[in-house]
Amino acid sequence: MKSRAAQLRDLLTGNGLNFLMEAHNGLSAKIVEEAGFPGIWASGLTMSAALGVRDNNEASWTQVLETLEFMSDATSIPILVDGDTGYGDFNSVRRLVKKLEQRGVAGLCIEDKLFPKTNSFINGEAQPLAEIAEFCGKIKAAKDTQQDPNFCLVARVEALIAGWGLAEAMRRAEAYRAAGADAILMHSKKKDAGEIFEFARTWDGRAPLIIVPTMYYSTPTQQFRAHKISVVIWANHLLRAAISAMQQTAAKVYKEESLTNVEDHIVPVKEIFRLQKSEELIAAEEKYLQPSFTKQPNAVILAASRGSELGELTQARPKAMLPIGGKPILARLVEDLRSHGIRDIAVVAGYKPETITIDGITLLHNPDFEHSKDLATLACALPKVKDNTLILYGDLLLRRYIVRDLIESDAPITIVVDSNVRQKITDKVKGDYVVCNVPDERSVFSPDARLVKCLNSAAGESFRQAHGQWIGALLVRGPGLGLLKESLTRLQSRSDFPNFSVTDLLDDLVTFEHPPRVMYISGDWLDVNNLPDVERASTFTQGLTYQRQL
Ligand code: SPV
Ligand code: MG
Repeated sequence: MKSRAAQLRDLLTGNGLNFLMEAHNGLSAKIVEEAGFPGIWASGLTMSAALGVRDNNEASWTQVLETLEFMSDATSIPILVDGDTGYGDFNSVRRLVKKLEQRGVAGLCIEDKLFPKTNSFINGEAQPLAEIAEFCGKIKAAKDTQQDPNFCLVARVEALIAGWGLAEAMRRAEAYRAAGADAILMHSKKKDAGEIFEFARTWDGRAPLIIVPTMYYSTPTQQFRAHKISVVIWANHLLRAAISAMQQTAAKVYKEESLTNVEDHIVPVKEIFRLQKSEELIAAEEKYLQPSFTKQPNAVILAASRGSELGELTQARPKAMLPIGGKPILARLVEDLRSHGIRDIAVVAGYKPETITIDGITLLHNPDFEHSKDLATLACALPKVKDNTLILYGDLLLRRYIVRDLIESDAPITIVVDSNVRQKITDKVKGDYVVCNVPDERSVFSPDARLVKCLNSAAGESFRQAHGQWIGALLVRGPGLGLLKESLTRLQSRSDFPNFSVTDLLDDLVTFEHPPRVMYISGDWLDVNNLPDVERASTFTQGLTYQRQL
């Protein structure tokens, strides 16, 4: 791949006519490249205008340099920068060339006016021109400074703009060529290309000739070719196009106080992301970010049930929205999840869904919540169950380490089991009691505990054999998604599906080669099922010692 400076040199010296299109920042530079142009004109007029200042060196040269750096980074085609007069004397030019090369700018155009300059189309005749010798000194200084032999120095002649005539223009162009300029830019503000063509004929290809037909734009391009012009610069048209679009859009939105009539006429937001190469960053995050930052699971919270044991307290809201210490249980849970970087949180509502007013969550609905149990509620969130998904009951209060540790698990399915209740379990109080392959040994090196079964009192199973209680939290990872879907499909095909709880799903999952992994905890959580639970929950959320009752 040729360097950008070499590409610019080819554009100047190659046969035929080439085109540079104006850009004024990273975004417009990228648009120029995508349109297919082989090079960019970093226009002084449009860079300054885009910064909101005049084309009178009001932007400092380092501010211009900064703009160029963004343009250079956003593109791979050569940039010819409009360096005005070089921002000072020969020494300023030397430093400018050094800095431009460092930023990958392929060439510099300087004009034979005096600093601070003004735009050629503003009272051009009144503008003093530089002494030829002094300007030649700048050209030589630039050529002696450049490190890359292909870096191009373009000398711009303002004699026609200033009304000094063709002979003066010729004299200057020849002096600048002799001083080492790689190309001559002959500028004109006439409405026709007559004086430019006259110059081109006399010049006769002594050095590449660049023109800027902003004023004589109606000249057929074929005539530029016929006069052996090397490069045409379309000098300000992207900014002008942007200004029309911005003015129209701003006026319309202001007048209509609405976006409705504008939206279909502007690019979608995702076009901005495409131009910014957002995809590339997402891929890079996968590659470079610490797993714990990128691989945060999404969460599905089951919050459909009213919790009728709570009586009046849940008349107006589902129990997940019951305030504990002034804040709903669900809001606390969402806050906890967010503290672990979990952002994608879906809540499946059922009873009084309109009361679930928590910002930033996705609200789903189990319309049949009155006639089904929580597995049906989970099924309503199936599209949200992915290969790294945390599934939680909506009435859970947990110490934060529980989620922290759970989402570190790499097993296909992991469930959290509280072993602390083990001694207290009786057959009288219902709960999601489970039998595991090993009890909680509470050692640092916990064995690979697996779920054996969920106990079902209706089937006559005694809770006394339980190793603990499933708290209503599980993590699905990688192949766990396939297993979960397979189990769920199996259960969904049964007519008694509405009666199933998530524990029925867990029970089905034990039939696979690798039953769910058990992460034992010892207390530090609560679910809220009755009035005494509400009291305890308040104590719990204040960080006080509480007594979990069965
Ligand atoms: C620019 O684009 O800033 C130029 C060309 O210098 S002109 O505005 O025509 O002078
Ligand atoms: Mg300019």
